[in-house]
Amino acid sequence: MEGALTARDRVGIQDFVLLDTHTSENAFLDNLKKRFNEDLIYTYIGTLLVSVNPYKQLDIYSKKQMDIYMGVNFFELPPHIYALADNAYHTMLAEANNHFILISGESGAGKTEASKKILQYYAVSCPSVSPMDRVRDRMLLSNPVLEAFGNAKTLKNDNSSRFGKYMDIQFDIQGEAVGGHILSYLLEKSRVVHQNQGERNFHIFYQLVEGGEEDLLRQLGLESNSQHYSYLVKGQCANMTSVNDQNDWRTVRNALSSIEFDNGDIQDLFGVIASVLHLGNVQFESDNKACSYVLLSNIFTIQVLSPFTVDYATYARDALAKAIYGRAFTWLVNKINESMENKEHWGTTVIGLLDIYGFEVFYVNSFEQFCINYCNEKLQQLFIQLTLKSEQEEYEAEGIGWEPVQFFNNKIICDLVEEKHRGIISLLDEECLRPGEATDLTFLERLEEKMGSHPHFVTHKLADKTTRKTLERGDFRLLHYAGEVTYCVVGFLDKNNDLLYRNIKDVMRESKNAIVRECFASMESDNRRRPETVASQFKSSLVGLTDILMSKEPWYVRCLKSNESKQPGRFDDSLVLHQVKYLGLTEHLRVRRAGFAYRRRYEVFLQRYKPLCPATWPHWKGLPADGVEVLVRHLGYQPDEYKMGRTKIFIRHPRTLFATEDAFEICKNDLGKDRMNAVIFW
Ligand code: AD9
Ligand code: MG
Repeated sequence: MEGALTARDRVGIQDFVLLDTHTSENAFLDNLKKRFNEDLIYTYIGTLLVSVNPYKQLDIYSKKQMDIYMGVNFFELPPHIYALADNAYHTMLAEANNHFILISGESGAGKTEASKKILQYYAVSCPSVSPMDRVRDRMLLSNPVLEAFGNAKTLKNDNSSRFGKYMDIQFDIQGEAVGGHILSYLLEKSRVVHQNQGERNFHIFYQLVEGGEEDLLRQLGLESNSQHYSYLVKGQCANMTSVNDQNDWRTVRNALSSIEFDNGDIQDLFGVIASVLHLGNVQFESDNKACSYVLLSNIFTIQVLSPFTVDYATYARDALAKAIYGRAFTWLVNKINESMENKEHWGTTVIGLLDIYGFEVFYVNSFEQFCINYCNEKLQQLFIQLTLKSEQEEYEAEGIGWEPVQFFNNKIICDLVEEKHRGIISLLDEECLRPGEATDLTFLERLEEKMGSHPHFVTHKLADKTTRKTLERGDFRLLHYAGEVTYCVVGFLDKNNDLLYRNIKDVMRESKNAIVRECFASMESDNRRRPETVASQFKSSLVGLTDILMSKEPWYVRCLKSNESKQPGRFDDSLVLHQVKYLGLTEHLRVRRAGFAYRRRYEVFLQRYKPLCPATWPHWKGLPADGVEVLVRHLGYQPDEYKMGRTKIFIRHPRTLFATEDAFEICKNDLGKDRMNAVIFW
């Protein structure tokens, strides 16, 4: 017994729900730290998985590990991302419904790594009927390609996602992964033309320049040195040790060939990358306050006579580079989707994987951070809605005795940003409708006028003496759920408008490059209508995403960053504690401990498990609730293990349900599949 206690003391407890009586933040932190020090980076809160970034490779992601977790009940093995993936998968198959896995946490916490592990698990472990499993390969290969084009080094993360990604993995009724579909969200295009000190452009540029074959580079008119390209050196860290651009180039190159890209597509895609680099090196000289430029390259030909000043011409050049890259990225996602399309199977169910850019705070924060952090507020709101709010409301509605758990609801911040006519985005859009009159500073004034007394909004003018010292005149500060962020308004109007000169668009439609032609031809068919602003488009796309997620069964992975310096094995108490607090993990734990992990409508529960009791099999004649009561008593459920609500049964621990599921599997085999299928219909 003593030995067991020592081990428990040393490695902590693998499910917070079992953590004696303490649900305090410090006890929570202590348990995480113990486990982290033993390289145990995963811990459960019921079925929610907490993951702490180890910043080192652990030997826990092998095929052997995958096999161990396949089809095994959730709590029988140490916590693992594979266990969560497997549980979602088997629940999906058993209930024939759709699920999603929400992976959240701040920048660098490990979301993208987690999502890759889940996808690998499905691609490798799920049964495969077809010998040539092209779709699954393509799903896996889409990762390095999209990372090359959509990820970059930032000060927070050497491989930071600069776009949001939601991927549906489709399974047929046998459980084989048969298709995939990706939705991408707002790419940080401004990175193409500018990077802050210590950051890089998107990986693909460096991969091509540093790793591209001689012939290819010659054809594209490129030199094999990223230092020669003005768009690649703004952050002064083109070369970095944690990534190997040459190796990554080969991976991406091979992946592109294996996904349905023909040689023409690949040539054109690299042509786009090269053209952006060439554009960046175009310089302008003043000629009587106007300038003209002719850009010729063997990729495509542009000739633009520009009656603008040097500043304007530079601005137009950058706008074009961003537009080309952004649209090519969308083209790429569409192309990948075509290659993963499920063409043969019907009646599929899906598991959606959500991996977005995490909350981030830099020394200077701009429109991009505003959008990214708003997106994180929305996901936190969704988490609150699903786990803290609706769960507690449900107990009340079902008449289950319940002591409410208090939590901070960040809806107030979401409203501050997105409310119609009154939120920051609406005010920004209004300013964008006054070209020539409005500036970034008039936008700030409007905010001050309208938001003056909001508890989560501060500016220099509105702040008290102590706060004012840390605020510049052109800043506004939002008190986000995850901490304060000071945004500099410079560039907000421009980035939100994201305008491109009409004549440039016309020229692009004539490009020799098929991708460029396609990207510019398909859009803006109606030139008279004002395009939706970037922030409004983003807001609508997040509403769409929320709707998609709300229609599915949720699973959660909450990623925590262990330290700010990306050091292996270092656990910074205050940094982790801060995340535990703002992610609402202890509140979630309190609800979980007092609450019920599993609930099902009486009809549904009875329909599935009625073969397990002679009194309910094959038909129960009375009320479903009574049938369920008879059934669970027969199964030996203890009184404190379940509660009967108005319409549903509530079961406290998942392991109770797992035992019932096990009994059901045995019974299914005994009764014979055909007979069971005739009776069981979810
Ligand atoms: V961002 O919001 O996209 O900026 P993420 O996606 O949360 O961020 P990411 O998954 O990219 O972070 O992880 C950052 C780095 O941490 C990775 O590049 C790895 O070096 C490291 N990491 C994360 N998770 C693991 C892990 N399970 N094992 C080992 C890890 N290293
Ligand atoms: Mg990421």
